Order: sequence, then C-alpha cells, then structure tokens
Amino acid sequence: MKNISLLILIILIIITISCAQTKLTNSHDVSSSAPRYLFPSDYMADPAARVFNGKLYIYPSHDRNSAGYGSSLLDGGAYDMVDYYVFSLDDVFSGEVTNHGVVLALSDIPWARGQLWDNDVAYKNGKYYMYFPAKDHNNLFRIGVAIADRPEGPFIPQPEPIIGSYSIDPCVFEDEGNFYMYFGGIWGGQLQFYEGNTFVSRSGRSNSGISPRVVKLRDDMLQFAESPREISLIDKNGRVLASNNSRFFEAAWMHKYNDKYYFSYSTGDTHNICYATGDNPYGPFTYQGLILTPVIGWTSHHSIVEFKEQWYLFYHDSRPSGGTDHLRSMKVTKLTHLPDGTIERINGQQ
Ligand code: FUB
Repeated sequence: MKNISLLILIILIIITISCAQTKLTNSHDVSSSAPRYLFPSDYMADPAARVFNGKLYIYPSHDRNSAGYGSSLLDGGAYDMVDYYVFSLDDVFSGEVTNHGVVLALSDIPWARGQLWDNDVAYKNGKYYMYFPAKDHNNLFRIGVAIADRPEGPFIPQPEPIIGSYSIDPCVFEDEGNFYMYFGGIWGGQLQFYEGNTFVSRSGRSNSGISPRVVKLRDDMLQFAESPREISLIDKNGRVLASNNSRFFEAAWMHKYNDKYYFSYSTGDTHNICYATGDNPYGPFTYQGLILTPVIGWTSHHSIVEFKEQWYLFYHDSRPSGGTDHLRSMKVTKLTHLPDGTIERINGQQ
C-alpha cells in the first residue's frame, strides 16, 4: 500500500512538471502583444533574426553552464559557448519553433579557442554566410565566416578569421547591393584594446568615447573591402555620447525604415537598448532614445526585423534561469515605429 502511494505521488509529480513545461512552451497569449519565449527547453541568447525565402530564421548564441573560460567577470569568461544552433518559424507568436540543431561547432573551427558569441547571417548569390566572433589562440577575439547552401546550415568555417577583424558582435546589413558589417564591444568584447584598427594593449577599461565600427564587405563576402571605420554616435547638439546610459557598449544592429538608418545597441553596464538614426550606412547617427528598458540579467542584446508586414524585437533575458546572467532565454515582442519615425519604448520587465 505504501509502495502504491509512493508510485502515485511520483506520477503526480511527473505530470505536474510536464504540465508546467507545456505551459511555459505555450504560455504566449496570441491575442495579446505580450512577449513570447521562443525555446524554453534550452538557453539561447543574442538572437539575430533574418528572413530568408519567406521564413523567419533565428541565429542565437547557445548559453551553457560551464566552469568558465576566463578568470574574471570582466573577461566575459562565464559566457563560454561552444556551438551554434539555428531555429526557424512561420508564425512569430503562435507557430511552432523548429530547432535545426547544431550547425557549427568550436571543434570545427581551426583558428578558434573558445567563446562563440553573437553571430549573424547574410545571403548572397545562393550562399548563406555566418559571421561569428571567437577568441583565437592568443585570447584575442577575431571574426570568422562560415558558409552554407541553406539558411538552416550546416555552416562550414573558413580556415582563418577575416583579415584585420577584431572584437565581437558582428551584424551584417545589406543596403542597395552592398553588405556592411557593424561590430565591436567593450570590456569582455576587447574593443578598448584598439585605437582605430591597431591593437594597442590589453590593459585599460575605458567606459566612454569608444566607437563601434562599420566596414563594407568584399564582393566575395569573405573579407573586408576597406579598413573598418569608427562610427560617430552623437546627441542632438552634435556632442559625442559620453554618459553610460547612452554610450555604445556592444550588440550593434542596423535596420532601415522609411529610408532612415537605425543603428541600435546595448549600453552594457546600464542595460539599455538604445538607438540612433542617420542618413547613410556609415553615419553619423544621432541619439534618439531607448528601445528596450533593462531586462532581467546583466546583458541585453537584440535584433529588429520586419516579417509579414510587422516589425519585431528579438531579445533575451534571464528570467527563466532565475536571473543567472549567463543562462539566457530568447524571446520576441512586437516593435512599433511611430508616425514621427521614433520607436515606441518596450518594457524589458514584461
Ligand atoms: O553572448 C555573449 C555576449 O553577451 C554577446 O556577444 C554580447 O552582446 C552579450 O550579449
């Protein structure tokens, strides 16, 4: 009798857990514009969303619990990722999210030693190009390229990183037949190691006056076509952004709306996603305000995409992991451009 009661109890616990899991998976109320967690069964961050062949693809980082790659929090050592997955969906809020599995692994990349951080994918002439940062064998971040025949991969890496590449968070944006890469990140992203495009030293952790970079890609998509340029991010009086609440930290993204160029980014230690607008892909870009207020978890990272005539913000937070900074979950919500061209602010705590 005691054994039967125990068995019933175990069955009840299993049912409760699986109901909770199902509830999390399907918890999005399609009639509301509440955010949707996209893949509750594993930790995925930095979602770069792209539309290929009428379908939405997501290229995230894959978070994991590990002993940590580096030694200090400022090195980003807890963000110790070793592979990339791809996801796709046809309907953002109610559709099934298809997991295409691992499409590129650290062990396949000869030049990389660790920390596969935020990537992005671009399409040109029948091929898909994944741009990703990783630390090389000298512990310096470089940016590599991997190529696929289909948006869901697998992606085959080039044997060496892009010549002259450094730092993290590549975003590749197509404009009038040209492809531009925006990149950079301070602190663990190492952008402060460089002056212009020259490596200066591993010391110093400046907080402001460090510009993200933009560079046009060569026709073959495998190298830079020019030297990376520093992006000028200014306020409405033409002054360079200096406050930690608005200056660039990491997570560059570019989208175009009504012929304006929207450069968005994270402010890192103040946890905002902000944006600035300009008239061409190189800038300057004038600060406009916040898109997303701080989420649960230290990092904030996003992408903005139009799909079936609706704009979306893809981002992540650490709510499902109980606030563990390096275990993040990707999510999506609607994004609205207001009639004056500004973006309606989104509450990161939703
Ligand atoms: O995922 C690792 C790093 O955390 C990204 O490259 C940054 O943008 C931050 O989200």
